[in-house]
Amino acid sequence: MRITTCRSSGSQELIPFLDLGVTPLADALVRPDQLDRPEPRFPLELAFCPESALVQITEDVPPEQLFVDNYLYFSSFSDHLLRHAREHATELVRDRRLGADSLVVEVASNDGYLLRNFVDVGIPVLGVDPAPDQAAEAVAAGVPTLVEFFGDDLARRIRDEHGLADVIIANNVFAHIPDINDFTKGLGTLLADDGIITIENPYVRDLIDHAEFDTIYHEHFYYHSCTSIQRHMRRHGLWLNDVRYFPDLHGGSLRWTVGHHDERSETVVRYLAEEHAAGLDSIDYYTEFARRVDAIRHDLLALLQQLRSDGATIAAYGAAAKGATLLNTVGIDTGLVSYVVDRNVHKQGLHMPGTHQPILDPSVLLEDRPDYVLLLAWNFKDEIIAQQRDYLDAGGRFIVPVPTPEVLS
Ligand code: JHZ
Repeated sequence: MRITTCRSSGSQELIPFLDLGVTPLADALVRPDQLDRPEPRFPLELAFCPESALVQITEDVPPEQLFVDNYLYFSSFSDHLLRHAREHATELVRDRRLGADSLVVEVASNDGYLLRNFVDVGIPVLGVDPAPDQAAEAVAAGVPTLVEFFGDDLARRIRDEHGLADVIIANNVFAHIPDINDFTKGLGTLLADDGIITIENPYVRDLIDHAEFDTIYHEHFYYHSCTSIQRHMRRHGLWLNDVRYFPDLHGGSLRWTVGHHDERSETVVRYLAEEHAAGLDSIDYYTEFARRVDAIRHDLLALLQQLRSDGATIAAYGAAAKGATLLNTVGIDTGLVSYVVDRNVHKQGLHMPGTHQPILDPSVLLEDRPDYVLLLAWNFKDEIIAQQRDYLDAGGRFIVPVPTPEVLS
């Protein structure tokens, strides 16, 4: 269903600025026995709301279809992400003086990759995640988890049963909720008066400036800035009090700290001023993005076609959701890239949505030695290159698709 009003402000002035056509769901990997069946496809279009300053997609796919039926994303397959989660937990324990009487709630707790760090030091936690397989792994690792979607109803139930939360963590989920107002209301309901909410999400400024168009898919309803977060929180009586930038996380992410009271740091004030000066709160910032995206799609396709016609073999690394967007919107079929490798064992044996490359174990790269590997999970470039030293030493080469298609030497 196409929306006509902003999901945050309710404004009817949504200005479309990028149309990526009609694509299958990026995490709906295909089983071998279903390759002949037509896959559901949905329009993928971005729009900007001047009132909320929020960039969002215009299509609403039901969340069950996105995060329960097809969801094979497990957070624990990146060492970088695990390290980042451990550091975050350690800092929270220290700075918030958390102990055996505290409560840490994580929304979208996935396989327990983050909350495990609190459990290890005896701090009570509660995870919330609607994806059943990920939640089962979390529970097996000692992280109590409610297998549900978060919203104000659930927040009340948690509050009544467990008390208010000292810390609520919402990492890589603030883009994923169609009813962002009910979700945010729930955060306010569950948060202790002196508690904090920390929210991490890719930064829309990096998306636009570094042309990370492949991070656009139906799971990502929103592409946030400090301005959009601040306006959204104010509508819910909450305050954006701090912000921190992680350039190496998912192509550039921000961590926002939110609370019940006005404790805005200098950094928040600076970010808001910089975003205004750069124009992120106006449609002009976004209008020429579509032209740059078209150029990348064209150049990448031309590069791959040239390499293939020169006789080179090409595989890809990372059955990531962003990989599905890239393959489908550029039009990279199995004739150009024959397979994808990924170390998530739950994805191996399946096929990429739409383009149908089989997903194999990364060890295949050393056996098969394709001439080139298209790095779909470019956000983990350093980690993957370090793991693939033997493939590179044997003469293999990586192609990075964004911000401009580049063969790494
Ligand atoms: P990855 C994810 O998007 C998930 P995706 C989610 N949609 C989100 O919001 C964004 O992040 C921010 C594999 N891999 O994380 C694991 C290896 O094989 O970039 C993954 O399948 N070897 C919630 O799906 C894929 O690559 C490795 O060494 O676009 C990476 O997917 C590493 C590090 C990863 O995300």
